[in-house]
Amino acid sequence: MNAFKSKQLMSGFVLSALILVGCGGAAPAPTAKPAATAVPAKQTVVIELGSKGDEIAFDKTALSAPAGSRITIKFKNNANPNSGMLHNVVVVKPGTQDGVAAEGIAAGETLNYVKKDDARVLAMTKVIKGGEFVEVSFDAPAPGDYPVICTFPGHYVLMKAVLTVK
Ligand SMILES: [Cu+2]
Repeated sequence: MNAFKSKQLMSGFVLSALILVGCGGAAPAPTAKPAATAVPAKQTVVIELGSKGDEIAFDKTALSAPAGSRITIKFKNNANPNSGMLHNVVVVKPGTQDGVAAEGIAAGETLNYVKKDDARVLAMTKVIKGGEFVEVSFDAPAPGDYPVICTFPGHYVLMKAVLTVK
């Protein structure tokens, strides 16, 4: 009788132990744990932009992106490769396009017509030839309207667009 009773107790203990193990197994998987420290991924916005054929103009004049996003501008120079038509894309702070373009000309071709470490410039690509492609990524600035220009000498007055962040 005593032996039987202790056997019963034992099996009860083993069963409890198994339940505990079972509960442990049901805990969240380790991969789900670091959620508290994970940085939420930024929304990426891809803006496709081109030159308007052989013209000194972008094929779009109004670009937009939401505040807080990561912007990628994919730029294609649609000019004929033999045209000698060179372009870049430069995103600048509001009202600074005249200065950035003028000083860009002074900076010259090796700097892609943008003054070195120009704080007015939010993003820029190198100068590319007709048929070439380039892209640049940057964090969307604060809401507002940002001039997008080509700083190749003589272009910025004609070759411009506005990036609206809202
Ligand atoms: Cu241009």
